[in-house]
Amino acid sequence: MAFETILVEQKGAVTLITLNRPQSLNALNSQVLGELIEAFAAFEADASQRCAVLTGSGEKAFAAGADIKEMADKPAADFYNEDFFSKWTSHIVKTTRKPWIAAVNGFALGGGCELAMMADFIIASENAKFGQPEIKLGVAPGMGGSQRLTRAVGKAKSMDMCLTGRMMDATEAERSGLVSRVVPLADLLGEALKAAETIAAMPPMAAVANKEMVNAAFETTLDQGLLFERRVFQVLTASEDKAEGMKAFIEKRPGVFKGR
Ligand code: CO8
Repeated sequence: MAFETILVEQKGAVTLITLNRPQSLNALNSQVLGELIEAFAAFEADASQRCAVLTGSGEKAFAAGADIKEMADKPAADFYNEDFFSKWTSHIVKTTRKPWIAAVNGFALGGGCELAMMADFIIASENAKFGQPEIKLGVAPGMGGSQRLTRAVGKAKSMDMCLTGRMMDATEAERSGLVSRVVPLADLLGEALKAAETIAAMPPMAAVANKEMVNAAFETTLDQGLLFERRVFQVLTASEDKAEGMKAFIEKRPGVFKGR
């Protein structure tokens, strides 16, 4: 697949996707959207690939938002009629069952913050900065920011960020539950790839199940979520990988998993 705005590499069982428009701080335009959807679909379809990492090229930005230059002169009717960014908002999240990590290396603003929050978790570099500054442009988050940020950090911080447009640094983002780890910029990719390799070595069905269970916590009542968790656990006990995982533990050796 030939892409112009992203780079895709396979590193063993891990797919590394890099947003590659450093001259505009990896701003997200329609071409990036199309290419990301294709790259994630290819990752999902390739049985040899078990986890992905999404990052930005350069040291300054993961993505500084949706491309303002693309949106500036676009008539409102086009945003509405095209249902602008609807595919982006839900497609990657809903169709990517395998786990993926956002490695945020600098600014993650507007659509960039929203894209990072679509990942299963975020690892950030010490210079990372998160924000939903759309209000300053006369608009508001449009790719999930008002919903996912609020679920991640709570109403107080989400309102503060959306209404003032201020940025949150990596330390505050970790303290607030937006990111899982903060590491020096030089270690970011290594740390994210290491985490992805760890996940890639897990029993694949269990990886998908764990992801679905955690995500269910945002969609269901506690009772429904607990029932879903219990049923999925019970289904997993029928897998060959469960038999192998438990046998390997008892025999004090690493498990060899087949995804069955
Ligand atoms: N879009 C287009 N170009 C951008 C963007 C962007 N979001 N961000 C930066 N760039 C470009 C700049 O224009 C500049 O290009 P040029 O050299 O040609 O002038 C280049 O990247 C470098 O940027 P700066 O010179 O501004 O770099 P600084 O270090 O001075 O500042 C900042 C860095 C603070 C990140 C600054 O660039 C900035 O504020 N960027 C915009 C951030 C922003 O407002 N993001 C939100 C965009 S709106 C959005 O994401 C909405 C998503 C939902 C839409 C859904 C619709 C339904």
